[in-house]
This record gives sequence, C-alpha cells and structure tokens, in this order.
Amino acid sequence: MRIYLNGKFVERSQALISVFDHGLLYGDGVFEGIRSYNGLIFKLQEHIERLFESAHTIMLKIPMSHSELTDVVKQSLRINRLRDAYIRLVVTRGEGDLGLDPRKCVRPTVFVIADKIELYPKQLYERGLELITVATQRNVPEALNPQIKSLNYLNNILAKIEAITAGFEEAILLSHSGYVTECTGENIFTVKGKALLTPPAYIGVLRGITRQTVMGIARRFRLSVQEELLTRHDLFNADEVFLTGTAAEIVPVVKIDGRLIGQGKPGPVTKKLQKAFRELTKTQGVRY
Ligand code: PXG
Repeated sequence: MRIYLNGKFVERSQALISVFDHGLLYGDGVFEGIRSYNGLIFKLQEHIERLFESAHTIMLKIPMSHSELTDVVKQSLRINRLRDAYIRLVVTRGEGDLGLDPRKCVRPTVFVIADKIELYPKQLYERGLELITVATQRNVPEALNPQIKSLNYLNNILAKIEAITAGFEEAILLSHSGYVTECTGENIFTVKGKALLTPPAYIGVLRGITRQTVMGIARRFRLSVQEELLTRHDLFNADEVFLTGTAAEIVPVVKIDGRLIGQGKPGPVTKKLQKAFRELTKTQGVRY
C-alpha cells in the first residue's frame, strides 16, 4: 500500500509522522472520509470542500489547492489499483513543541490513505440495527461545532464505548437539552407517514454528505423532507428509522432503547431509499 504524505507517495512502513505533531498531541487537525464505487469517487468535490471549510474555521491553511488535493485522491486510488475504496484525508497543524500554541507549528502535515473498503456485515442491512441512547451528550455546538470534522472525536468515542459496554453496536447522542442529535459517525432520520425528518444542524449534528444526498433522493420521491427537532418519543413512534454515513450508507434501525420501531424490520421507505442511493453511487462520481 502506498500512502501520500507531505508531497510524496511512500510505502505504508515509511508513512510516519512525528510524536510532536499537534494532530497527535492535541487532536489539532481535520479529516474527511470518502468512498469510491467501481472506479467512481462519490461526492468528491463536496468532501474536499468540507475539508477546506473545517480547516478554515480552525485557521489551518492547507498547503495545497482544491484541485491539487483532488488530484492526490485520484492518484492514491490509481497507484493502489483500487476501484471500491475508502479514502481518508487528514491535515494536521504539523510538528510543533509541547505547548499548544499553533504558531509553533511551521508546516501542516497532509496525508491521504486509500484502502479497500471494510464493508459492514450484510445482515446489518437485512435485519436492521438496535440502538441505545447514551448518557454522553453531543458536544454543545457553541463550544465545539460538529461541522468541524476535527481529529478530536472523543465525544463520539465515549458514546461508542457506552453503547459497546451495554452490548450494542451504535449509540444515539442527545443534545444538552435532550433532543436527538446523531450517532457516533452517522446522521439519523425518521419516516412518519409521507414525511422524512432529521435533526437540524444547529442542534449539534454534522451536515453529512450522505444526509444531504438522501434528502435530495427523498424529495424526488415526493416525500416531505424537513429538518425538525426530534425527541426520543418521536423516534420510538416513527414508522421507520435509519442512519446515514459515507461508510455505512443507509442502515435501517429496528429497535431503540428496547422499543420496536414500526414492524421491527427494515421498512419500505428505507429500502426504496437504499436502492436509489446505490443506483446513484453506480452512476455519479468522479472518474480517475
Ligand atoms: N456524523 C458524524 C459525527 C460523522 O463523523 C457523519 C455524521 C456522516 O457524514 P457523511 O458526510 O459521511 O455522510 C459522520 C461521518 C467512518 C467514519 O469510517 C465516518 C465519520 C467519522 C469517522 C469515521 O464511517 N464521519
């Protein structure tokens, strides 16, 4: 496997960064996760744009242009001869000293890993997922906005640990005021009649690119798509619930905190959206 690191492609064993890198010392950096499907990179420009926006907010200047970074993603896939892949882009503040002052970091570290995609088990999509809400609340956006895809994912990891400890694969995080936000690496949706609902970004959720894509597909299907505050009660009493994310795509949810959702199996709207989403990944995207 060859990895792009600061201007060149190196073997995995040579892809090393300093213990003084502030990405490691402080989580001071940003990242993106992108997928390619059968030789097409899905929503590449959207992901590149979001990476630059995350970096802009933390005043981290990516030492490359949008098109240079786009080319590196394409090259990473070509060099590693990958057609179905998961691509991780990371930009850190770079090497500094032991203080957190970012001015001590002279050069950002940029790396891109393109690897075979680890698909989730097929039964997850056929049977659906059981979730629990956890005590760890989602970061308050006024303190750390989830729009910044930063290298500090401890909020999400703490929630994931809680779910795993309780015997579940995934967690629902609530906001400080008790509204539903999202899962540890996926957005959440409910279907109620002809309405598709998802929490608004201001409550503290990442505006997921898959979320955006699914909202677009749903509108084409004449569903009423709305960003609305949701409570646990709304989840328990939805016809259908599903999660969206780059890696997971669309995952049906069949039980939440012990309550069966709808009929307790993946619902018709979820299935229809899954099918349409898969079609889109086959036809849309950037060739490399
Ligand atoms: N919410 C959070 C907090 C995320 O980190 C999503 C939603 C979904 O967004 P997209 O744009 O992917 O539809 C994410 C996605 C992974 C992985 O390997 C994904 C994310 C972070 C870490 C790992 O699935 N981000």
